[in-house]
Amino acid sequence: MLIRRPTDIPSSEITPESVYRNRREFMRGAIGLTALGLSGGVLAKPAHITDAEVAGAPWLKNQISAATAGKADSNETLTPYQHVTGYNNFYEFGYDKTDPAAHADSLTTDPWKVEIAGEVNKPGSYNLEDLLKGLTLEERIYRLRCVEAWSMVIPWIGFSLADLLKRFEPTSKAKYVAFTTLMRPEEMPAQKSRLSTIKWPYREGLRMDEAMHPLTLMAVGLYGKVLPNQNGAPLRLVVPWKYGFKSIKSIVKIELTEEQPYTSWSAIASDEYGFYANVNPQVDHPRWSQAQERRLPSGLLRPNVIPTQMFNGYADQVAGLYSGMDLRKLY
Ligand SMILES: Nc1nc2c(c(=O)[nH]1)N[C@H]1C(S)=C(S)[C@@H](COP(=O)(O)O)O[C@H]1N2
Ligand SMILES: [Mo]
Repeated sequence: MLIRRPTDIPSSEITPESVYRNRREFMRGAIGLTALGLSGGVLAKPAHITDAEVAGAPWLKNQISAATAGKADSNETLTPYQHVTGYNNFYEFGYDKTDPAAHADSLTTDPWKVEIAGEVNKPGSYNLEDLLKGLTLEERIYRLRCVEAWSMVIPWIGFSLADLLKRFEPTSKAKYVAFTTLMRPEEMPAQKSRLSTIKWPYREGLRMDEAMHPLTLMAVGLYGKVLPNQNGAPLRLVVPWKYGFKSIKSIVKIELTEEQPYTSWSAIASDEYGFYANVNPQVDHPRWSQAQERRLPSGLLRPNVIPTQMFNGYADQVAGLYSGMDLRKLY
């Protein structure tokens, strides 16, 4: 993401985004219901499956292959797997779009613990396996719109964040949810760099009503497979009506708070990246238009530029969350 230059870093150390850029139908089938402890019935399997081999814990692979197809939502062409997993923003592994795919293999994601903290009756540190126990995973096809004005259509596998949060019993003081990415410099090379613009670990947050919205997804897979590391394995947030930087990867902590939490990009350049970061074609980034986006794959001959939709096309479902708010001020 192109960011305003902090005064202590010479401009020669900062590469602008333009430079980075250069270089449903359901398949219905019976599954191993007894193995799942279920009886009878036929579940719908994810419609979009890749034959790619992805590392992951066996229990997670099993749970993902038992995912059900979600509600039919988008009939847009899916972004091919190679682009979804080869063109990424995951600054812990470098700032080039190809860095995450090249370097994220070093990340170990099993075992994985997530701390649930703050304004909940049942705080604690939980193994991912226990967090996912009993949850039925579903496939959801969402548009992902990066603030840099490119977008993809991705078939995620996951579950509603609301279903997770409810189990820990948020208190009446819980007004926001704060998320934190893993801090592990041995495996995330850019966390060692003193020149990083991000104060590690990467952090993001949502207002409670946004977090509880049924569209807000915790993803553990895509294209019918375990999440590749470069896409935020083993657990990442997906908020489809917000710019991609809200969708924080490789989450190790979820804290419910009374106050609006620290969020990495708004802390770096608050005049460019807001806390809300709702996709909005009418509010331009200070240095580029947000009216359009490049739908990947996009190239010189077929740039595939399309208009950006209000709330990334989810306005009918989420506009009500922001009624009465001035979205030019609270961008
Ligand atoms: N921890 C962490 N999460 C992150 C980022 C990051 O650099 N670090 N980049 C964000 C940005 S800018 C985008 S657009 C999406 C990209 O997700 P994808 O690579 O799965 O398409 O991840 C978001 N989550
Ligand atoms: Mo992004």
